[in-house]
Amino acid sequence: MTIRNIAIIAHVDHGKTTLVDALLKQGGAFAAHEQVGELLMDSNAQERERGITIYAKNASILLKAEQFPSLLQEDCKVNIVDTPGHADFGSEVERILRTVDSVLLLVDAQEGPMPQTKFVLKKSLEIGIKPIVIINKIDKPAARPLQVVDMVFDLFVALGASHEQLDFPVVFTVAREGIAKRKFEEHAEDLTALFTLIIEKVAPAAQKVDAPFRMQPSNLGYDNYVGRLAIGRVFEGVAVVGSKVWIKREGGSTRTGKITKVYTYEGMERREAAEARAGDIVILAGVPDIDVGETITTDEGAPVLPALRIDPPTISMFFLVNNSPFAGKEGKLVTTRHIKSRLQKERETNVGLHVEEIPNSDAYKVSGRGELHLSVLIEQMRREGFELQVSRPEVILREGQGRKEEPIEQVIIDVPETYAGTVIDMLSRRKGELVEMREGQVAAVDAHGATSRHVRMEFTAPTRGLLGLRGDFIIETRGEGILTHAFLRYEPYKGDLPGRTCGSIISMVAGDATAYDLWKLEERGKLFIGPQTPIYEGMIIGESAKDQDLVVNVTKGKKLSNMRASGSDEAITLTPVKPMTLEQALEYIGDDELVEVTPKSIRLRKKLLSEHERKRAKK
Ligand SMILES: Nc1nc2c(ncn2[C@@H]2O[C@H](COP(=O)(O)OP(=O)(O)OP(=O)(O)O)[C@@H](O)[C@H]2O)c(=O)[nH]1
Ligand SMILES: [Mg+2]
Repeated sequence: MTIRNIAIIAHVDHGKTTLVDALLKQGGAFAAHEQVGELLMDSNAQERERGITIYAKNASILLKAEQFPSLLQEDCKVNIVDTPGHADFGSEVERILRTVDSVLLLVDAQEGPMPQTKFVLKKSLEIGIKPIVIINKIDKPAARPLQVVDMVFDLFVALGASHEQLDFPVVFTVAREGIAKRKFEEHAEDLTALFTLIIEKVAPAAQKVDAPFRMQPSNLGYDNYVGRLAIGRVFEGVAVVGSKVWIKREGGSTRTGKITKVYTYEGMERREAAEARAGDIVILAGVPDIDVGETITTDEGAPVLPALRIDPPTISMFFLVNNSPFAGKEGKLVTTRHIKSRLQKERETNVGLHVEEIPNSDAYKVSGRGELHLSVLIEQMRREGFELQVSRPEVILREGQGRKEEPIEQVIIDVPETYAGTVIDMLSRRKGELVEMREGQVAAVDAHGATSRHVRMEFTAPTRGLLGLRGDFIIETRGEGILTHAFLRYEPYKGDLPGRTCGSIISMVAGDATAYDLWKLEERGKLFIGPQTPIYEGMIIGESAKDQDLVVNVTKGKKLSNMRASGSDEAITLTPVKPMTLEQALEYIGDDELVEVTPKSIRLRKKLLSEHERKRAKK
C-alpha cells in the first residue's frame, strides 16, 4: 500500500471542511446505509456553533487499485488534514505543512484570494510544496472562476513561486455537491477528477522502513485513558507498540520513554495499530511530557529532525478568580486551584498558548495567537462549569533593535462603495494605512444580469487598533461588509491610540433593575440588561452616550403616589436588549473593567466596584 499525505488549506469559510466531508463520502469512509450530516469534521460543539474549524483534524481514505486501474498498481491510503482557516490558528497550519507531501489550496470562486490564502500559500511555497489549486463554490451566482485562477496565478508570482510551482494544476469544485472537474465548462457527477489529480500529482510518501524510527509530533492530543498523544508523521523506520524510544530536541537533553499505543486514521476514526510505519501520519501514546517539534526515535544516536517553529503569542489577558458579589452562584468550578489545573490541562494540547502564574495573586496571564484563540478557551471553560473574570485583551509588544515594536496586520475589507469613506475614516483613526483600493467582487446580480459591486480595500494596521473593530464595523457597514485580517510583521510602535469614546453606565447599588428606571435611562445610552436583572454595585449595565462614566440607581422603581396620571404608566415598552456575547464583551471593556464569565451569564463590571474607590484610584 502506498501513502499520500495532503493538507487542505484556505482562507476561512472557503469550503475546506465541506470538501473533506465530500472526499470522505465518495472515498467510502461511511457505510452506504449510514446517515451522515454536514461538516462532520467540525465535530467540536463550538466549531458547529461558530461554523468554523478551530482544531486541525486528520482523516484518511483508501483508494483501491481496481477503482483506478490505469493509475494505481496497489491500494493507496490518502491521509487528509483539514486545517482551520482563521488567522488565529495559522501557526498550526504551518506545522502541519511539514507533515504532508502536498496541499490542496482552495479558493472561493467569488471572493478570490484573501489574507489567509496568501499566508498559507506563502508557507507552502517556502518549504517547496507544489500545490494543487481548487476553485470552489463555482455554483455561486457571482462566481468568476477563471478570473480567480488568474488572481491565484498572480499571487503565486508575487510570492516568488518557482517555475514548477507556477505550473499548478487547477480543479473546479462545488464542494457542497461533491463535484469536481478539470475544465470549467465540463460536466461532472462526482469528485473523481480530484481523486485522479491527487494520485497523479502528489508524490507517494517515502516509506523508508529500514532506518531507525524517527517521528516528529506536529500536534498534540489528549486521551483520558492513555494520556497525552503525539500526532505527526513518521519520517523513517517502524516502531512497534512497546518499543523503547528516545526523545530528543535541538540543544536539549535526551529522555527516554516507551510507546504504549499506536493509532492510525481510518476515515474519521482513530484505529489502534500494532506499529507506526514510515510515511504514515500516526498518533503515539506513552510519552507523557512529549512536546511539539521533538524527535521520537528508537535509536539513541539518530539525528534530531529540524525544529518546528511555534509562533509566539500576540495577545494576552488576565484570568482571575471570580470575586464579584455574585461569585459562586452559577458555576461549580470557581477556585484558583480549579482554574490553575484547568489551564495546566489546556497547556497539554493547546500548543500556542502560554500561561503565567502571577505570584501572590489569584491571577494568571494567558497569552495566545489572537482574540478568538483565547475566547474559545474561555467559552469552553464556562461550558465545563467554571466561573472566572477576564481582563481586556492586550497586544504583546516586543523589543526589536532597541525600540518598542508591535504586531501589524494586513486587513482586507470588502464593502459596498457607499461605505468606503466611513471605513477609511475608521481605520485611519486606528492608525491603519490604506495600501490599495480596487474594484471588488460582484456583490449581487439581479434578474436582468445587472451587477452591483463592492470595493476591496487593503490596509495595514496595528493589531492594537483592530481589537474591538469588528463590532463597530458591522454597525457602520450595516452588516454588508466583510472584514478579515491576518498577522503580517512587527513594526515600530505606532503611538497611542484613542481609547473608547464612550463611558459606561454603572450601578451604584445592588438589587433588581426595574423597567421604569431602565426606561428613564434609555435616552442616556445603550443598555446591556433588561428589567428584573439582578445587579450589584459596580456592575456595568450599559454604554453611556457621553464620554464619562455614569453612575446610576436603577432599582428604585416608580414611586406610587396618589396622583396616578394615567393608565399608560404601567405600559412601559423598553427597547429589547440582546445579551452580549463573550466576544462583544471583550471588545467593549476598558482597562479598568472586567468581564465576569459564568456558565449562565456574561456580566461586565468595574475592577473597583465602589465609586468611592474608583475616585480615590484616579487621584
Ligand atoms: N455555494 C457553495 N457553498 C459552499 C460550497 N462549499 C462550501 N460551501 C459553504 O461555505 C460555508 C463554509 O464552508 P466550510 O467547509 O465550513 O469552510 P472552511 O473552509 O472549512 O471554513 P474554516 O474551517 O472556518 O476555515 C458553508 O456554509 C458551506 O456550506 C460550494 O461549493 N458552494
Ligand atoms: Mg473548516
